[in-house]
Amino acid sequence: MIKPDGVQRGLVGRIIQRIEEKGFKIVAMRLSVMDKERAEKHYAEHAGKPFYGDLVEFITSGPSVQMVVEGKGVISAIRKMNGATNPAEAAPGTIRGDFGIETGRNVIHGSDSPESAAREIALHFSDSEIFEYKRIDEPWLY
Ligand code: RTP
Ligand code: MG
Repeated sequence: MIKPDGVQRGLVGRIIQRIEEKGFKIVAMRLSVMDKERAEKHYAEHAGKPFYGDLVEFITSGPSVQMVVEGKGVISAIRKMNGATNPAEAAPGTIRGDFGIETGRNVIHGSDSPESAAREIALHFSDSEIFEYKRIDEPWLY
């Protein structure tokens, strides 16, 4: 997910470009303002933590881009491409390292395990919004 700061700052194209250039396939995508209920479910693992209220408020504050991205090792690869949670500590070359400064404005979210990916995909997309297709470069990627 490209968070509201990434959208407001005009980083959507550059972030999607990184995902596509790597060879990953976008199989679902939407721009929407997440409502409070959905945001609370999305970040349910952090319920009760001191930053939870601010996090939900921020994530619902404007449009974000929700995506389903497919590819070999995609979950850990995207986490690496996103960089450390605190952009001040994220390595240059990562999305957070290149585009952010504050933990509360860290531009992008990535699912952290197959289980959370499955849960988050089901929360944000119906089956009919997720597409199967071949990228033209697939025989060269794999
Ligand atoms: P995300 O879930 O957004 O991809 O980020 P993450 O896995 O790298 O970090 P996580 O621990 O899941 O935290 C979720 C989001 O909550 C905000 N946060 N604030 N101490 C703090 O103030 C604090 N810790 C986390 C960040 O926006 C983080 O991305
Ligand atoms: Mg997380």
